[in-house]
Amino acid sequence: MLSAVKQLARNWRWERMIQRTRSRLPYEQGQRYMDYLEACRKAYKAAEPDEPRFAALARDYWANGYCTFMPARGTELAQSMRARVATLAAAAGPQAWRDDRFYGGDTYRDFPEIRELLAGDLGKLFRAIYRAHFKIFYGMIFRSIRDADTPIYSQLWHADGGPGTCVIAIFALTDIGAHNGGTEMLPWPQSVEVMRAERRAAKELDAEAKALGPNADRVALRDVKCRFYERTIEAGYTSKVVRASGPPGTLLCFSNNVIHRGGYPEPGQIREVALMHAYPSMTPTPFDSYAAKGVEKTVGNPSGPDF
Ligand SMILES: O=C(O)CCC(=O)C(=O)O
Repeated sequence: MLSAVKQLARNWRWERMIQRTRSRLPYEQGQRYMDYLEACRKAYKAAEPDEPRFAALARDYWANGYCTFMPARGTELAQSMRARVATLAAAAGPQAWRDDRFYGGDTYRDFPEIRELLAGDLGKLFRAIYRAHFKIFYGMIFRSIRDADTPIYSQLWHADGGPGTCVIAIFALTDIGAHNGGTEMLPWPQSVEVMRAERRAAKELDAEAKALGPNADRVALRDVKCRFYERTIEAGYTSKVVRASGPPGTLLCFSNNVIHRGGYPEPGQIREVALMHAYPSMTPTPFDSYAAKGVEKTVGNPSGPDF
């Protein structure tokens, strides 16, 4: 009886944490990011109202955990950016691409297309989502080709587990869709249901992980979770899965904590995208600092909301 009550209390706390922080970080850590968002919103009060189009996309984002749209000059920007990637890659030589990530130039400094997006429609969307200023934690360019027999890493269902205020933006340089591994997502309400099921299956998943032996590597352990997501989605959620698709220039913004996968194309197909991680900011976006220092990825998550 007592243990049943304790379990109910634990479930209640878990629900409160996930709904409030939109993250599975330890509660206090997750809540710090949400408190910071609130503080940014207060500091932003004087700013102009969002355009209705971006306000509607922001509502979609908070309801479903994602939204997609075509920004102004999207296709033109995507085509010119893709051509610039090719030029910079030719100049940088074989070191330009490693593990399908582009190292031949900085996503912000070397790409006027990204600067235009952030100064324009993508910036408006971030501000509408946060109802605050935004900042970029990192940006990177990557391509997806069929280089393994089965999906691996982020090609498998997963949730990143970062702060609930992190918005991932994917700007498609090629077209995106089922043929080239366009991102698939389980909307936030269903993602929470699957995470709830994962929590209930914790013992069974632990046993599966232990059965891999003491020397199992991180990838194998992660795959236990990915396989659980796969089974659960296959069993009851396939009709809820959404896939980002559209011509070059399509922009997808999604929460790092919706369950998602992407980047496993059909043989012979290729997807190239620019990806950025955005967070709320107390002050206007420090574009000058990005122009000076760039925005390349060095670590996965910030050390705190006020980076
Ligand atoms: O490549 C994609 O579409 C998904 C990227 C991803 O899984 C991630 O950024 O966590």
